Amino acid sequence: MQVYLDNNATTMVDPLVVEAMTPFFSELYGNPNSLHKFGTASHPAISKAIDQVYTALNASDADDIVFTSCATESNNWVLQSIVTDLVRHGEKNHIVTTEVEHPSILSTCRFLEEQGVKVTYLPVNDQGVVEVSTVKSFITDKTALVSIMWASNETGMINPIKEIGAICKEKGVLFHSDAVQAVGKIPVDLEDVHVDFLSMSAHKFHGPKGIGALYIKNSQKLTPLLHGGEHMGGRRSGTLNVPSIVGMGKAIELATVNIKETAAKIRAQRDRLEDAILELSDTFVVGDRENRTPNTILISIKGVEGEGMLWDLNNGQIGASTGSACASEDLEANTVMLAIGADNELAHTGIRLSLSRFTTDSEIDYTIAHFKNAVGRLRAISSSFAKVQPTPGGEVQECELHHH
Ligand code: C6P
Repeated sequence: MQVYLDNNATTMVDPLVVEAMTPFFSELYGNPNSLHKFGTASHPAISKAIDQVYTALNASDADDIVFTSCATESNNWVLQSIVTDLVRHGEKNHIVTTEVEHPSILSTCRFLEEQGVKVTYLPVNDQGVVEVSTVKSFITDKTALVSIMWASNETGMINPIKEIGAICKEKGVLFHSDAVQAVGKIPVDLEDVHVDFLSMSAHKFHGPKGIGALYIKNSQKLTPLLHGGEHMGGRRSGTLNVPSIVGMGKAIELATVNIKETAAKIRAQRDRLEDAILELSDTFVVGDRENRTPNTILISIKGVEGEGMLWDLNNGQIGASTGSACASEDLEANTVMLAIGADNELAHTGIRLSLSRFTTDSEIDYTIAHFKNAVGRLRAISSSFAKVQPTPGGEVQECELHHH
């Protein structure tokens, strides 16, 4: 059996999405900006996709949706506008964000700092959640933008976006939320929650990779990141990726149509897996279940390095991760675990398991069995090594192996 439990990194494209996209590769391939019928033939499908996206978000206007190449682009666009939209922001050059955002926010903030933008990185509590009072206390009259993720890709923990949105509105500060890990997993209702900008990526909800969107409330002016032709009303240039736009529309519709029922099924499987792992000694999960996306577990197994665990799971045909996929090639400690107060050793033990609506009960059974054995195996190996002792001269002596 093969089990894919890394759905926060990316998801399988739903076969119904592939079916919807297929005609737009070799049949309806015209450039939608061309005036001939090959070009205009795709217009209804593009309009439908925009409707599918804004309906899924309960947004009020189809014009508020702009397709991008991914959430990284959407995030860069909003943040970089602080420098480019000088007219709008005037003297305001301060961004409030959190320590646990995705690198597409954190690296962009660091880049903006080099250009004179001031950035405040808010701490999170021991649940990995930002406190509303903390956000409030760091907004100043120089704050142009607050950017806080809806749900964490690493822990699945959900921030109090409604309350933060209300504060930003009250203080007249623009509010952006990276909702990559929320859209398609939990209800995102833009009638209910005030956000000015919302980023999303289709491949996180069983759509294709390389297509995302930015919701822009009331189509407010945002200087383009990509300048060029009159695509998307001149807001985002580049020939429209029609198959992927169609795929994103279909995917968001499928992911949100029965979201509560689907989430309940995934949650039940996730909780069963979590309960089983927590039966092992010295294991703990980050964040309470109720305030977490229903598919995610970030679990720490004392004494078991995350990378070792991944390797063992991979040998058992189980795909998981130690955290964000884009940070998984280095062997550094999980930064979100450090941010919530874990020590360095513990922060090396995190394993992220993320389910999807395609996860089956038998896959969960298989994973529970393999996981328990893996922890036993890895703990036995680590306890059979004596600690490496530095000599008085500072050299490291050989490890001693104890056979049991
Ligand atoms: N997180 C993960 O393993 P792109 O790559 O542009 O489609 O999405 C970027 C992105 C932005 N925000 C959040 C909250 C995300 O989770 C991601 C993607 C993956 O956690 C890959 S690093």
